[in-house]
Amino acid sequence: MTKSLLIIGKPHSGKTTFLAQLHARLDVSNSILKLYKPVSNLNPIIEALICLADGEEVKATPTDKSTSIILPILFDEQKIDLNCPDYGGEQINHIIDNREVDSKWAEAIQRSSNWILFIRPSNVTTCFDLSNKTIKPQVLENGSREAEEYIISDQSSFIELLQIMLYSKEQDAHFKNSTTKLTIVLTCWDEVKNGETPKEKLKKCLPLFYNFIEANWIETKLNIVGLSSLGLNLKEKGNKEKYQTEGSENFGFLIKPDGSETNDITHLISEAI
Ligand SMILES: Nc1nc2c(ncn2[C@@H]2O[C@H](COP(=O)(O)OP(=O)(O)OP(=O)(O)O)[C@@H](O)[C@H]2O)c(=O)[nH]1
Ligand SMILES: [Mg+2]
Repeated sequence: MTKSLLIIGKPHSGKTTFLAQLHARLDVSNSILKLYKPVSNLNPIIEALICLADGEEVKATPTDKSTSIILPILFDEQKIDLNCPDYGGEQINHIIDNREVDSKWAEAIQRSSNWILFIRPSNVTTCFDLSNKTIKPQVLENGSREAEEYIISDQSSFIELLQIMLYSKEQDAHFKNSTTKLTIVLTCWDEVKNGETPKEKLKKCLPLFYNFIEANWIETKLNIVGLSSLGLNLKEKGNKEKYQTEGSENFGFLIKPDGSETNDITHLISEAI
């Protein structure tokens, strides 16, 4: 059986790092999911694997690059060939800015019933909020404010993105989505870890977006998890050496929807499919 996972994420959200760490973990069979045969083409993630084995950070994927890796996994005694795409995250910004999907994306959206949206909380910007601003006395005196450039907030952009995707999928907006499973993955969890569950974090960080997904997906088709594919910050002193001596596959963790932590990041896939 073939299944297509659609991993969706803006630039620097951790897509390529996750795929490389997922493969590294599957390769040593130290996980709930196993490979039933070796991956035939590692080209899409080979550079990332080399970087991580040396304790180096993965490089950004060029915008125009679109690849996918087929992971032949064994799950519940079933053989599933998982098709996982990797691409430059700028493609997602392009979809949001232009409010259109090209034929390649339209096909990928149609084909997949398992969407995994990567959001990196430490990169989420808050939108302009008048109640947080102190207006300078000179501005009040002059009675005018400089024209500020309008930028769509991060949470609005994620809502727009899902709306565009639902439209492409021809989802009837009168009903909650019960056919496409949506997993929201809060990435680089090591950067924001403070005892909150992923759901609490999402509610606090993107409240409107949270309301949107709750209103548009039935509960059983919606998952919110926290992921740290690296487990730590490779820029910090000593961590590079840890990776070199212990192997990248021994790092990374996942926070499940109930807040419990597991070192087996393959749970992300087993819960998303
Ligand atoms: N601290 C921390 N950093 C991470 C983690 N995962 C990825 N990063 C870093 O985040 C940056 C972006 O990761 P990528 O995997 O390249 O992100 P991407 O979504 O593929 O980005 P594009 O290719 O630009 O679309 C890199 O510097 C990674 O080292 C993590 O779990 N923790
Ligand atoms: Mg990438």
